[in-house]
Amino acid sequence: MKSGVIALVGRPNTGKSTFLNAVLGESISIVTPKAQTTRDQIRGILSDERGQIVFVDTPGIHRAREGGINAFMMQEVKRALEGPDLVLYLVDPFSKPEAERLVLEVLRLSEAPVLPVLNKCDLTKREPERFEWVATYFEECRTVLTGAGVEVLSPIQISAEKKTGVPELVTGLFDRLPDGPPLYEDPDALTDRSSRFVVAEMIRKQLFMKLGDELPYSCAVEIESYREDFKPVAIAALIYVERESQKGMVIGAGGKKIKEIGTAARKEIEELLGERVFLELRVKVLEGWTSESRKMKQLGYEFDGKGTRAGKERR
Ligand SMILES: Nc1nc2c(ncn2[C@@H]2O[C@H](COP(=O)(O)OP(=O)(O)O)[C@@H](O)[C@H]2O)c(=O)[nH]1
Ligand SMILES: [Mg+2]
Repeated sequence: MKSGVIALVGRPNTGKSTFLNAVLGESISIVTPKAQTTRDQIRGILSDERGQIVFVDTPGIHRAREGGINAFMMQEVKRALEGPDLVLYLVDPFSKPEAERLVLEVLRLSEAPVLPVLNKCDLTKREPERFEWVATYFEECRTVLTGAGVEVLSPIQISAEKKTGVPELVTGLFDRLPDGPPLYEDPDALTDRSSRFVVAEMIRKQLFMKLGDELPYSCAVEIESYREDFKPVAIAALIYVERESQKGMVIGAGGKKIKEIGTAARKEIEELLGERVFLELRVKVLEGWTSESRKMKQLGYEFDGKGTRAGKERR
């Protein structure tokens, strides 16, 4: 049996979480049209007769000021590059070499081989000349990374959304991985994260879908209580914002907005859990939490190389 860990890295919005969900056939990592939705690393586990691949989804690589939530996200990317068997470097055809070079800076540190993957190839059929930069850039990528001692594999193209090339890629990945026992023994486990975490993420997804451009970046979700012994399952969650003025925006006139968010989130949670759910949402202000590490830690976004949301879940 094959066994190994594969990190998914790339700029924000390149389809890393979409790819993970496509491979697993189940939505465990949230996907939205907005950049920087994923904040923590999240592992997706693919087990079949060939063996087990653990995919590590990560936040998008971007420039981050020290100490804040964006720096936490970059820490999560760097942690994912510690020790995988292979790195999938996802590139969006509408990106630019200047933006991608930021990823090269991070990938230079990789000890594992890097496989460049052009995603969203369903969008490149028309105006192919527009995407000629990719081949040139992948050459640059090979030169730079090889120069830094990183092995680079031949680039491939996929569409994570349409699943084009995805089964073939997975077969290729199994072929490359070493023989070994599975990292996770439960053959039905899809992720290393608890259902509490995934539920909190689904609520966060709806904040991205239903709120204005900037507001979701000021939001965090904490599960206050999760009662599986109740029917329907009773979940109470707190949505944290960072300013008093944001509270009203999340709640909306007459509570309309938060109701909309709650209904959409509940439907997805019910689909995930396969049973009915009662979801209660409340909004609370944690002044300036995205830029204060003590408050971030309170919400599970912890700096120290180890403390992650998973760490918080165990406490
Ligand atoms: N057309 C197309 N859109 C995609 C594809 N993969 C992802 N997307 C879209 O790109 C956006 C960002 O995807 P997401 O998985 O959240 O990107 P991430 O930030 O890298 O995790 C979403 O709107 C996805 O639906 C693809 O193969 N084709
Ligand atoms: Mg993502």
